[in-house]
Amino acid sequence: MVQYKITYFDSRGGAELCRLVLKAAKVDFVDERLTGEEWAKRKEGMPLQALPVLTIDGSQVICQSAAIARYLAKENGLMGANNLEALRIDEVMEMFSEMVQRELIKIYMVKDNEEERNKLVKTFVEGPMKKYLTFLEMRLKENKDGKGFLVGDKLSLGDLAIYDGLSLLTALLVNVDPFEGRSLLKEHQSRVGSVPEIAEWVSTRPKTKF
Ligand SMILES: N[C@@H](CCC(=O)N[C@@H](CS)C(=O)NCC(=O)O)C(=O)O
Repeated sequence: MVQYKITYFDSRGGAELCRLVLKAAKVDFVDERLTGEEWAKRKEGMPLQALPVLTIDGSQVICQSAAIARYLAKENGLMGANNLEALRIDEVMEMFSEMVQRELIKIYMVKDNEEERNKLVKTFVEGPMKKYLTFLEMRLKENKDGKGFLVGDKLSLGDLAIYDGLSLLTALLVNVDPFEGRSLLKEHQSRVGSVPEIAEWVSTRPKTKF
């Protein structure tokens, strides 16, 4: 059987979606978490001097979290039943990538400056966040009226991306509830969080802020 190791820092961050895919698929992996000191020693040896990386069978070391998540999803039947479902999963993945790169990174960078942080959060919540969450609800509603998963009738990488992305939003925004008035998203979050493998992982994984 193929051996996987996911190497990252001691946080959910850019590695958690990959971990969630493997957990949902009931595939064992080594969850390697580096300290700052360990990272300083190993950084130069990494393909793009960044984490996460996936090590396959102790030899192939692959970087870029979204590529890793998609590969693990394809290998484990979590990338939709056809190309159209895969497209819808990709669309949501790219939306989160855009939201992080355009918006959340700015808020994260000033996390220790309360005044600046509050200003950026207000702008984000009143504009872009509304747009992104409305889009997600629209997409969920398009499949089984929002009563199931993003595509088809089973969990996929798209659902895990929504779950992970909205968990990040909740952690980062502190006093803002992104689920307020958004019952479809709230129910979806709890549906994904209730998948036994996900519930088990979330209750036992190392507790970190992000
Ligand atoms: N596009 C890459 C981004 C990789 C990246 O920037 N990783 C950050 C952590 S999220 C990192 O390794 N930072 C430590 C450093 O650059 O020394 C991915 O999604 O994997």
